[in-house]
Amino acid sequence: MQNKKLYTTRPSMPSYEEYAEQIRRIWDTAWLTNMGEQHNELEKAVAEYLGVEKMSMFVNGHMALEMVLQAFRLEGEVITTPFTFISTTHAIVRNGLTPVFCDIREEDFTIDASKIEELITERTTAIVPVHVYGNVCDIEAIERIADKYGLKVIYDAAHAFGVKYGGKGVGGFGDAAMFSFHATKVFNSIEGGAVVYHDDEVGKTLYNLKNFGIQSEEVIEGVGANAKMNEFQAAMGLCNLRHIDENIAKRRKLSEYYYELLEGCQGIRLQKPQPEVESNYAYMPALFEKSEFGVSRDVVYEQLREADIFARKYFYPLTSEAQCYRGIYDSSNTPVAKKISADVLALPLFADMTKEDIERVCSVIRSAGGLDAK
Ligand code: T4K
Repeated sequence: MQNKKLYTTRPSMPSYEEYAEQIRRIWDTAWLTNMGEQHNELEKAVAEYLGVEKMSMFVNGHMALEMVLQAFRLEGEVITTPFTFISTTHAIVRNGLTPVFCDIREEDFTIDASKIEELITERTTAIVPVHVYGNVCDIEAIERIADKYGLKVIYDAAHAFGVKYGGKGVGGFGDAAMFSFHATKVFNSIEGGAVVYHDDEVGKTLYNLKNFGIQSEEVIEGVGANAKMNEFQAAMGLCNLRHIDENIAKRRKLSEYYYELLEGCQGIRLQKPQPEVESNYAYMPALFEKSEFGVSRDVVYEQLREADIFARKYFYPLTSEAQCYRGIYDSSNTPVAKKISADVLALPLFADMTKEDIERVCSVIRSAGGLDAK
């Protein structure tokens, strides 16, 4: 019998009927895009869900990040981490800024704030930390440094939809935060993204950037591009938002089952829950330490593939090692990130997975490391 293919993630989707009902209004109004009624409804509903006041939605997370960096009119160097999706680094570079890579913390893979100050120069204007896998950065330490040196803090919160720190939505921290609503995320609008901001001037600039600078029919206030979310995306978002808590609860249960089956296995390290953090269970990263586990991450990856399980090496290579940046940045300056990137595998995790799926994944992993024989 053929195995069911298991991917690292699967989009959460409403029923076909629920989406069909939601998009019926688009036929009634013949309004497909350009800040339509579903767009506006979703923007309001998501801001409320995230517990933030000011939010601007975009066609995708990457454009949201590029445009918020642009909105702050940054120059020079930006301190960030290489342990992230390539989008973070590209957004910095495409704004004409120089990324300066800071190492990450072993325990949660976020930027190591104790190493930021030594990277600050006269050219530094901002910090772009990443709440990677939905893990919350050391927000207080980052804020202290930013205040001391007069730097902007723009969080890449692509993975952190619904995550709370100290009871507060993570979007509320820093000068701005970007969320991704991509199909592969905890919350999706097919593609989509948003920027949470605090300063109305930034909000106005973001609007101009995503809508050609158009303020009204005859007033073109700024030089902008097109990065608007359309009504079909917004309709998917409105449907998915109805089920978000239920989906996060399912992810939580599934994550706990992974812990039950893998925690304490020799050579496998799972991330620890963070204090004061309400997680969204976005990813299930596991580290495979070859000297203890017996085989490398790459061997586990291959054996899973042979069993039709498509785990992903998020995030390998480091963005600083991507082919397009090779020879420009030196990844030996971020040894922790380099090591984690070599050992990590994002195991399948999505709301509609079953416990049997997890048992299948863990059984291949155990057999790869010869755990049952040990
Ligand atoms: N910052 C960070 C830290 C990010 O992680 C991301 C995106 C961004 C910024 C930018 O946000 P967006 O502009 O994307 O909104 C995927 C996602 O496309 C990307 O959104 C995400 N991060 C990244 C971590 O993962 P790929 O290139 O790995 O995607 P792909 O096509 O290989 O899909 C991964 C798996 O998901 C597949 O094996 C199967 C499953 N899948 C995928 C799609 C698209 C489905 O089951 N259905 C689908 O429709 O980047």
